[in-house]
Amino acid sequence: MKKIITYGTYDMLHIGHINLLTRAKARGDYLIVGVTSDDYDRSRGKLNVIQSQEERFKAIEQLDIVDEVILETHKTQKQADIIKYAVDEFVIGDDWLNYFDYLNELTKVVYLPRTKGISSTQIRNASVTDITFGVVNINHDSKRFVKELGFVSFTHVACVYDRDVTSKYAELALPQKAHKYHDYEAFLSSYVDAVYICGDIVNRYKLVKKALLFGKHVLCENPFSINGGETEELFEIAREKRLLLLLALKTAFAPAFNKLLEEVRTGIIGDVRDIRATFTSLYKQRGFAEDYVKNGATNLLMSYPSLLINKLAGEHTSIEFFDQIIDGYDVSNMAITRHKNQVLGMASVGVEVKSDGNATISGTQGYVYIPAPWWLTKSFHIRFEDPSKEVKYEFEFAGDGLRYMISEFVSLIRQKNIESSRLTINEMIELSNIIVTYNQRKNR
Ligand code: C2G
Repeated sequence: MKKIITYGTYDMLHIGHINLLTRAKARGDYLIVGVTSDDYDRSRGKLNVIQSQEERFKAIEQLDIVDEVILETHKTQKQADIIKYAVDEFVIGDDWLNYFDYLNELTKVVYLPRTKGISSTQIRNASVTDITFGVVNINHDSKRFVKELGFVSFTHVACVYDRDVTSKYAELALPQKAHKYHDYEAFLSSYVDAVYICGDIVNRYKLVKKALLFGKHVLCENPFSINGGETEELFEIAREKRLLLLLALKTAFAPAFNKLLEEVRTGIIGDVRDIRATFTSLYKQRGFAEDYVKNGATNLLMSYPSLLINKLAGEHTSIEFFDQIIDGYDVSNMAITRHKNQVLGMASVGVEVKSDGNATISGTQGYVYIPAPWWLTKSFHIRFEDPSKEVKYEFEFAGDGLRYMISEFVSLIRQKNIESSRLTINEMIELSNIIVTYNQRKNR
């Protein structure tokens, strides 16, 4: 039996794809199609894909000419698949001419002519409308957000809200047509699908709540609130109004971070025993205002290490904080958590102490090491007692990495999905609980 393999995104499946698959099948007896995962597409800079990986996968699965569909999750998978499935020919459109010649070592590589006059890009341009954003507050975060939004197709900033009448607008790279508001309700009454909220932690809860009540999807910097019950209330409103409410924790959406979770969950390092992660940033040296730093290390940073710990160990059963308070705020903190099956979490954060920002996940058979800055996950190492067995994974993490998160946010809105599998509502509530618990204990 002659086995053929081909790969693609297959967004908005069209006749060009079908022609390619039909000709590929005709070259053999058994056709395997690799459909790219959302994470892999995002990591290779494809930020304009409209359909989810599930929709794209299903569309290919339904074709009679296709015998087997697999998910393609990373760059070096093709080599592994060719060996695993004993593939006789690798077939791809000639827009990739010569690009895959390196696979000739393993199998025969065939480039077939593309069908002229049709492409996913063309269909998208003709049928997809922009998701419009309003930006709440002008600061370091929103500047970065606007810049990164520029990399995600079919989106734009329609307006900005800032309480102060200010010249700061010039600092945002805004489209000329973007309206500027100093009145929050007027801003929310304008035509936007979604708002991005950053700035002043104390007022965030009110800003998010009002935006939801005005029917807007919300992407909000971390945390939503530092008071008990408020985060849960926001999710209640979002659920009731069928709106997407997402925490802007970029790490959760980084392709390498998700690959890392997938690997650990296969059991490659055995049972996870403990997870240690550190995130420090000398914000004052980076030019952030004193008021911002006074929010404290826990409120500003704890959710990042807590995310990694929570993803792999689940919710905590007990928590202890070891903080250093100077001038009334925590310049550093370490949260030690216990989880089911004796698993331990150690999360260190600091705003006036600098340390190595790595993370380690220790298991009974080996460990995963993520070099600093682990929260901008670019690569990770899986290591064993025998050093020669080390495996290293490397991924793209372009710009500030917000584009992966924005891309997920926009895809979910298009799919009318109000929960991300990369950062679930329960996970966001658990992260918020840790911050609320700390603030309650600190103020006792
Ligand atoms: N194709 C075609 N004619 C078109 C459009 C696409 O023959 N008018 C082919 C492409 O050449 C490719 C396949 O259809 O072989 C899937 O195309 P895409 O969905 O654009 O996926 P692509 O980004 O090319 O994925 O690992 C992924 C692969 O490297 C390629």
